[in-house]
Amino acid sequence: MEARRSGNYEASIWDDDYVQSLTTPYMAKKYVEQAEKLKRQVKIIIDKTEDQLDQLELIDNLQKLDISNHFEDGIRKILETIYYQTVKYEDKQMETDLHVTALQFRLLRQHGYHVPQEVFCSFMDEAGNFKASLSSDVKGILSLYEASFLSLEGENILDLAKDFSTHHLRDRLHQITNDPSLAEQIRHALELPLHWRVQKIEAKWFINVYKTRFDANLILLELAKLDFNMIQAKYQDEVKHMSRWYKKTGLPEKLGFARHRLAECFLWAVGFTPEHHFGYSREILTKIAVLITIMDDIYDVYGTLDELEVFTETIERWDINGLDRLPEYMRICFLALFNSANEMAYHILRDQGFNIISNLKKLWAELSRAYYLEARWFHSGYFPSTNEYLNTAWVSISGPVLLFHAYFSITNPINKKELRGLEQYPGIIRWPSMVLRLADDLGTTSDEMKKGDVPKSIQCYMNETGCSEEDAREYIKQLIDATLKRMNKDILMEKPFKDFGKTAMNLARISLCIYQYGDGFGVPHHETKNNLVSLIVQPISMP
Ligand code: 0FV
Ligand code: MN
Ligand code: MN
Ligand code: MN
Ligand code: MN
Repeated sequence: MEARRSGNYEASIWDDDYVQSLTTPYMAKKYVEQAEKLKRQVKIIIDKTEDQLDQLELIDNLQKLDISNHFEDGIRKILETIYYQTVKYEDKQMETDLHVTALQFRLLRQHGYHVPQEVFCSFMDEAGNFKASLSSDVKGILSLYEASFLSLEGENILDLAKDFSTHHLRDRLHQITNDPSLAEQIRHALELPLHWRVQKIEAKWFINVYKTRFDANLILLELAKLDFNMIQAKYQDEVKHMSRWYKKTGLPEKLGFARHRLAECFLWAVGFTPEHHFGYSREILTKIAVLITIMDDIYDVYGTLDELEVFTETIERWDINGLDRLPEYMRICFLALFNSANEMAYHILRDQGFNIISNLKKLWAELSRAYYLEARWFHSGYFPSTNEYLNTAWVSISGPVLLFHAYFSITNPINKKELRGLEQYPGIIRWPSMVLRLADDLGTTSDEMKKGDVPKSIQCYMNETGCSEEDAREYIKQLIDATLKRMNKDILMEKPFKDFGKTAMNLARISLCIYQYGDGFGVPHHETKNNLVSLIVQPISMP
């Protein structure tokens, strides 16, 4: 018999006793009233702000503080007015101040308005380069940098803007000696642009920056802190519920070979569907993410090829009668999956009279087939081409499964026509999954190759081109950038779905965040731990 491998994964640092011990005072009713009062005050501030730059900066601050969701109507009205007054009718005034132009460009595109890249032409010289004289305008360059990530494929002015601003910000960072706050802002921006950051995690960082500003609005600041602390109370409640569920499944105890990452999966879910009213979605996404993690370890590490064949068949048939053909450890995993998936289908059938069993069956079958194909590649020592690998790998990272579960859990009523469209795997499914795969490969490959795993994108590309690992990593980063541009086009500009568009983009955001410094999912002591502490453990102190 083939010897079993083990992942030798570290134990979870979020055991159930610890999770259940979390507390926060921000559950109390009085805070709801306090927040409502502050929201009324902010509404007045929004209505009273008339100068265009002030309006843009206000919206930018509301978004960075992650309280813009409370003021969607007011924000939409302002941006619509600005779009029709200045962009559509090409009012020249906007093209003299780089900060104004860039901020306006970014905010409008973030909200789905197609502002042409040519608004930046007046900042370029005859040779088609950004004017060197701009380099003293750090604020403008920072705004240009952030705006450049709203680009679509082929927009060469925005590509130039990205190069130009990145270059100048890097230079500036080395020169700054007397302004630590500016240096930190530049460092933060260069690390990851605003457009691709997780809004909730960004809020915690930005609240600290904002409160030191001499012109900070204290009402905005107070609402941001209170809102953060109140939603944290909700997240805390949810993660406790999830942790109890996971413990009760018995899976952490019975399947010692696998990663058990309940809290980390919850962080994925929060990044994915952070909204207050999407608690059900976070529950579903957390549950399926922990099950996917276990399945992935079964296919990658623990299962023998013969067992994996039967496992795959059982999942493909979605057949509870096949349970006895499976070894014990697979039985409990399959039944947990079967029950969780069917439970969600039951909820949707109950609430909407809509049966999604065949969709779920198809999604899990496809994921299992992708896992199984990779396992066969590994066991036979096969090296796919980069393309062949990616054709399977964007599925085997579980992107489609995660995205469809997000769609089903935030959409009511589910629209048959829309669902049929999604089943064709348009960009909204394909691109976020691809970003997840590529980011995961950058973050996890080093350990995977040590433990033994199918060649990932980096190895495939090295094998295909003969390049160094460093060059291959650079190539993968470029692929991520290109995919993010496709997301801007297919999701942001074409707006095929309302809530789901934002959610799908969030999958890319949380992926970039988790794998920013390596394997932030599998390795427990990591930046992920800080993010979890920040999001679910520690409230922001309030006077
Ligand atoms: C990736 O692990 C990972 F995080 C998985 C499979 C958990 C479920 C997915 C999410 C919560 C996004 P790993 O790097 O081992 O995956 P691959 O596909 O590279 O084996
Ligand atoms: Mn429940
Ligand atoms: Mn794996
Ligand atoms: Mn895998
Ligand atoms: Mn991986």
